[in-house]
Amino acid sequence: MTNDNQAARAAYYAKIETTDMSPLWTTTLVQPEPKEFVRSVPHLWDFDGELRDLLIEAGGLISAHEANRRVLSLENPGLDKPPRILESLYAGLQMILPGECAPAHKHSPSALRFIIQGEGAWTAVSGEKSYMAPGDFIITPSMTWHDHGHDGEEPFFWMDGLDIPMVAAFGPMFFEAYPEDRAPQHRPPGDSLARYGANMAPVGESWAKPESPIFHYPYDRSRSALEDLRKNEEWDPYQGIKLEYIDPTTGGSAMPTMSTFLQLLPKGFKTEQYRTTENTVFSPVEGTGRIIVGEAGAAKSIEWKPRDIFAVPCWAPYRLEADEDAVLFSYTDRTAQVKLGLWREQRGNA
Ligand code: 1HN
Repeated sequence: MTNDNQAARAAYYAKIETTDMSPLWTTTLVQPEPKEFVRSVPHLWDFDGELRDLLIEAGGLISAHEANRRVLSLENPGLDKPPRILESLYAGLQMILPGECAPAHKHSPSALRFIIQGEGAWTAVSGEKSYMAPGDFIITPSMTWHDHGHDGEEPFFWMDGLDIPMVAAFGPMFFEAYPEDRAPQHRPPGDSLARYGANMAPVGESWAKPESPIFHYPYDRSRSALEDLRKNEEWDPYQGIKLEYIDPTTGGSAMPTMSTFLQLLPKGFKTEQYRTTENTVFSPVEGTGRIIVGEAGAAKSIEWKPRDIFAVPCWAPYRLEADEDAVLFSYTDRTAQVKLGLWREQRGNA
């Protein structure tokens, strides 16, 4: 290359800097593997050791009503603001105190709740009220009115999982507050589970929404399904026994953008190495163990226990080990990736 050419190129780059364009050949927009592209890191948030106390402290400073939602957002140390737990997923920890009101609103991001601790709190979704218990999985679909209350005695905690980063990537972000604290209730408690939760469906009623007509999946049902399946001894070497929460009208994921699972790992179980393009957030309900996560040579071991929350980025190889019988809830962006033709997994090192 002549000096002339070099000078000409430099002049060209200086000129292009002043425009709304850039030369593709000086950038690497597309990378060979997620590991060179994904910024989030594997990370754990300790509920009993830190999160719980920080939420209780917030409870002395601001009411649920004033805060609208008293939530601590979980920020992945590898990502910049706005807060995200992984590239495509938001996670927060919410606390509501006895007698409080988290006022009614709706928004375009879809939300899930996974109940961490407490007794006596309820949520109302699309006009149906439901009391929540630890281990329950609850859906708040896009643009449905929802508010929360608490008739019990002690602080009540749950994890909020939202698809905010996916909505943000496309742009259609909408939020609306209901004019009153409480949205009207027009269906009796238990209505949606009675309609669609008994392996039956109401004759003459059709359901065409993109989310499951069931919005509350109680822990006792899911947990006993896992316990019954244990008898088959059909342990998947990569995930133990793992069930997905589904929309009974389609057999697909319960929510259109996020997939949700409950899995059982028996005492002493060690999974084989696995990776998936899914961004995954785990919350153990029972048992203790560890996750060994990261590329060979740079893998780290993270100990987990009930109520912790830990995040595994896209394509990070991992293994799970259970010291006791363990039950883990997880939510991921799998169904969105599948719909977009992006999802992959790798079992073992092949
Ligand atoms: C939200 O509306 C709730 O309704 C919880 O309880 C967490 C995090 C970000 C944005 C909206 C709720 C949220 C949220």
